Amino acid sequence: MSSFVSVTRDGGVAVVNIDNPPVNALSFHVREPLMQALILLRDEPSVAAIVIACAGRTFVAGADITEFGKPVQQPELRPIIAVLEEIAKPTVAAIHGTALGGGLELALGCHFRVAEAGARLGLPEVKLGLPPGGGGTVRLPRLVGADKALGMIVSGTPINAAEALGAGLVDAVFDSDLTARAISFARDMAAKGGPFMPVRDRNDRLDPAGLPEFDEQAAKLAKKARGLEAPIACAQAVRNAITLPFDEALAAERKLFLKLVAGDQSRAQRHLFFAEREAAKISGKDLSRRKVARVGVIGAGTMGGGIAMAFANGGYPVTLLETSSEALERGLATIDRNYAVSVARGSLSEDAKRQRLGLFKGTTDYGDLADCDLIVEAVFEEMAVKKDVFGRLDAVAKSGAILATNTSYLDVNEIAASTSRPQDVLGLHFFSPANVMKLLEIVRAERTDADALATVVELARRIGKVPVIVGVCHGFVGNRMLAARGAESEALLLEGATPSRIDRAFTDFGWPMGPFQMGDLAGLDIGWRNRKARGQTAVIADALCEQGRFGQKTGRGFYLYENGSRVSVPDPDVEALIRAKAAENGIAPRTIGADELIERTLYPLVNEGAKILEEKIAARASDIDVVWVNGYGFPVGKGGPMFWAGLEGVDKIVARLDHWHERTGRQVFRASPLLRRMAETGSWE
Ligand code: T1G
Repeated sequence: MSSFVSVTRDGGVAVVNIDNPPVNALSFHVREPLMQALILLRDEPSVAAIVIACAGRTFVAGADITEFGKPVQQPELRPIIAVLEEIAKPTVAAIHGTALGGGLELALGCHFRVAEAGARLGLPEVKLGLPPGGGGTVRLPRLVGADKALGMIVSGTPINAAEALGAGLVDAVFDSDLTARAISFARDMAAKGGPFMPVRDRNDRLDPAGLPEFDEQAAKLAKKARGLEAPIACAQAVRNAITLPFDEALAAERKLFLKLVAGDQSRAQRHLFFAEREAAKISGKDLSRRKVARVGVIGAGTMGGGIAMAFANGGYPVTLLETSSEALERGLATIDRNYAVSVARGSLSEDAKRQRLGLFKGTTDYGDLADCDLIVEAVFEEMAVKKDVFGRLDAVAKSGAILATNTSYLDVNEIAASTSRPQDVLGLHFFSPANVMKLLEIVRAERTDADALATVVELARRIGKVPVIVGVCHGFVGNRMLAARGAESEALLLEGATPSRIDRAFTDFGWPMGPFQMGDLAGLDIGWRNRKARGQTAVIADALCEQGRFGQKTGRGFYLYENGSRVSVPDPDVEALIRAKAAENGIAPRTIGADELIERTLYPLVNEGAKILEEKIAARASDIDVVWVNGYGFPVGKGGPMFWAGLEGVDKIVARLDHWHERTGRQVFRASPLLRRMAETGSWE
């Protein structure tokens, strides 16, 4: 055998052990010995049954994604599954951890699947811009039915062992001793005697009469695809399982897979898969982690409450501090209400709600933060207020506690310098709603200790956040680039583009919403307050705010929101206001095409990203992509602004920036030296 695949015997049961850390991916160096082992065991008379198990923390978590885009090395997964299905003896997959993608497909090649209670099973290929490529779209429906399979494959969301048992995906669930229990399960099956039907031959769960409902479900899912090809391909592949003979459906799946794996969207989504993991890496040898048993949060408002929930959702006890008992009660009541909404929606059980609320301790006394290992402040966005809070924390927090500010813009170095322990100070920039949004910008100040950073990066992943380490500047990475993306918005309005025209160019690009819809959602008053604090103006947005049009929260902003609806309706009054302001500025309206709208918003976005790299505010271009996909809805099929720049053509971006810079003279179009270098070298380094 090999060090990656070994075979042990337990009486007549042969156990094939896969050991390919960290996640038992089906790399070539696993597939080859695995194929050899199965052929040997298939033909060996003394073997009455076969169990496939994995060492380490998980069953096979899929094909080796690093192999995609490279020449395929035989055997691929499909021939291995074909050998499995030739085996007349009972074959059993023993699943712990996660059986995902090719891992679940391998398990579907077995007659039986048994799982440990905490296991999760799924086909998440759609998140990589792919349909399953190892027969998952044709075998899964044969076990769980087409409708269930469609939901699992188009969402890519795994199910737990209990749900898998109920759906018919696994045949038994064990609380412990998985391999031993799998062996005795296999022995029992052998004793019962065959024939054992391979999944490919099971057709009882496929019901062509159910096609109309299936098509209806598939059409609804297609609406959410927002230009992504993989969800559509997944639905088509599952539909083929119902309408085509097995081998034809398998061939059709392969064709869809090969088309998408070579496409830009899958390349973009695979880029993001690795980018997210790279962003969580900190250079430095053997960094220690500080112990975090209890988290303190200062401020129980929208952000503070959301942050407190994010930690409680991750199982951390939280001490929530407010300045008064009334404010504290209000904050705790909001948190209770938020959990109640999740329970009503069915996404949280009553027990889980009780358990999470039990993690909260409210106080108005800073002394009660003394036992916290991490304290996050989410108080008013003003330097004086932040410094006062950090001064108090400096006096009460225990030695080694990490002191974090949730500021969106302010200078974290200045905040750190106001304490006696700058090495323990960093920024944790959550995005609202903090208990929902994945992105967490971790702001590394000049004197932040590496182990403090490593601690919060690990903590962030544990509470389900996507951490990106950023440096100190106004707006860090995300908000600084957001300002660049919006710098031309008013000019475009004054020159003749309406809010809905610009927003539509964005949604056609793949954004969930455009900048004006987003402004109305977040509240125009936030930007208004920031502009006033910095002595800046925005002709249109200021005029709307002066009329009290703050967006959805006031029923009117750039758009109208009738009777509390969240649907943005264009408002003739706003368009009249824009025309009037344009006339005051002597600007004659003209029709502006989508290309120009994209050039004057997204090219400055990329350019600002290049400046951020030059200033080392972000360590990698891929970190910037992670920020924008997880914090601002940049379309995953385009991989983030910096990856997309490569698809768009950096030389074209530079040429158009030069054009607009020459025409307008505005700084936002001055191409950064790194962007010019990237246009020549193809590298952001
Ligand atoms: N291939 C290669 N490397 C992988 C990998 C994979 N499938 N999965 C994880 N890694 C690396 C990852 O980059 C990281 O590396 C390390 O393992 C730990 O991962 C034919 C075509 C299993 C839930 O999409 O969801 O099968 O940074 O940090 O948080 O139809 O990894 O340490 O160098 O994520 O504990 C389908 C992807 C593939 C599952 C564990 N499978 N993986 O999470 O660890 S396509 C997937 C995950 C396919 C077939 C198709 C997660 C995890 P490094 P990690 P984790």
